[in-house]
Amino acid sequence: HATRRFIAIDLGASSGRVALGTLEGGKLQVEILHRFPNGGVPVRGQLYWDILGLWREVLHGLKLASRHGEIASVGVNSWAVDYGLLDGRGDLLGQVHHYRSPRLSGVMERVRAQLSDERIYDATGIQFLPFNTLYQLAAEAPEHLVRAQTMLMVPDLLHFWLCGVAVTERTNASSTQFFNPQTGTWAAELLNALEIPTGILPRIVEAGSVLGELLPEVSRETGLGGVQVIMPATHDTASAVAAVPAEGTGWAYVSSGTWSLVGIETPQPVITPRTRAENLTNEAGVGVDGQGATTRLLKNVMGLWIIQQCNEGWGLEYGELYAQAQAVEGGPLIDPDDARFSPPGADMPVRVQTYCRETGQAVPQTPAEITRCVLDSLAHRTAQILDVLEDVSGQPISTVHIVGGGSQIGVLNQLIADASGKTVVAGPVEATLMGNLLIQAGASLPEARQIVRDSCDLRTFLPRQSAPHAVESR
Ligand code: ADP
Ligand code: LRH
Repeated sequence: HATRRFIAIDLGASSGRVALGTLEGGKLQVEILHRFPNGGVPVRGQLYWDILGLWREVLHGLKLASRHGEIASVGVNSWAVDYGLLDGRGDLLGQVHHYRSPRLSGVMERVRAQLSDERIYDATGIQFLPFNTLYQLAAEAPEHLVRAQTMLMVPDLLHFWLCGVAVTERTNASSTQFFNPQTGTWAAELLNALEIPTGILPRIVEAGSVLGELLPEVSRETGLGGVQVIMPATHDTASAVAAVPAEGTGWAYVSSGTWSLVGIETPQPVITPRTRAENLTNEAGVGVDGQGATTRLLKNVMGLWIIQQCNEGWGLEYGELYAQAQAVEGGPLIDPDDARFSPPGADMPVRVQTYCRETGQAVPQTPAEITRCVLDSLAHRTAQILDVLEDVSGQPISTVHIVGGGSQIGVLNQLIADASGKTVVAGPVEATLMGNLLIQAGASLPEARQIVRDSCDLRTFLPRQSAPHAVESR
């Protein structure tokens, strides 16, 4: 086997990284060359992404990569739903809004009332979340929509800056809630009904598509020459799911980071009154051996966001915080998906405490106790969703693969095993990078998963019978 090298850029809501992947002898080695923080920037009561700051970090990472010899290609993935609007000259119109920006308050409710849940869900199969791109476009300033020529999702915007090609990729297109997974095309009728111009929608391409070479100005800036830009699954969760080290059937995944995405892979979308009532999402997954797309049937859980926001104030090292949380007694539970936990804010610990007080439970006091409460609650919620997924699909789940930054949290892995009664396999931490790299390398889904299994150390957590939630949540 020849050695091949690729660069993956993974922009998460809490941090970004530029990594070099080396594929040799059926193993993928990942070296993170550059890591940088990410988060919302509050301005005049709204929340934005610092997209130019992220671009500067990307350029810096590429510069570091240029010292590593011959590189075949580069690809970008990021969190879903957010986008930039371009004018006729290709310039960014305004800022890139953060999906947690207060501008979206009440918009989803208005659009749902206008179009009806059945119409939206039947066309898209996507979970109703207040920040889906559908509602963001409905909240756009009309003068921007009039001037806009193209809407590009965040990874597509960076690809456009890297190689000048303005297209979108199917997995992230599906996160907008105006993509039809049955037809593989934009659900333009939903936008028409809201008088949003559909001429701004770019062409949809498949993960693995070659976009073209880096632009000369990017090569000059970074020292990287002769490098192709290849679409990974640009939705981070889709790249992560492509790198879940699973085999056979009977498995689920949790992509655990800022969000916790709890789901299964299905050969087709599952769009039924039941999945609508359960508010399950049918995001597009990558294809199997050119045999068409898989579906990520999953549900968003608030995830480690709550702890991230608490820790902005505490300033503790994560490994230390989670070790302390493991040592304290659990007890109170919150509903992590309660809307009060969604906005950023230094009062996040107080919100957790208030929830516990309102529901007549013991009130956690210390960072360790608050963290423990959130972890117990995430485990509990994960187990509930796994039950729903088993029920909806009729397929029993025996193993839960946890990937992403949260897979490092041993106590959470164990709590999920206990609450669900299922075997948990944790790792890899950098599943998103691995999926991104392997899609660029042209690996099929089974090949990618085999390579991940052969390249990573995984940890197994068996359910403990005596665990407090084991009986209750099954
Ligand atoms: P995202 O892609 O959404 O930005 P990540 O997948 O990078 O998120 O995961 C970030 C999370 O990983 C953090 O919120 C934290 O809870 C967890 N984490 C980070 N470092 C550690 C560590 N050393 N030990 C345990 N957990 C960690
Ligand atoms: C995870 C993620 C998730 C989306 C959310 C906006 O990073 O992409 O899949 O729902 O961000």
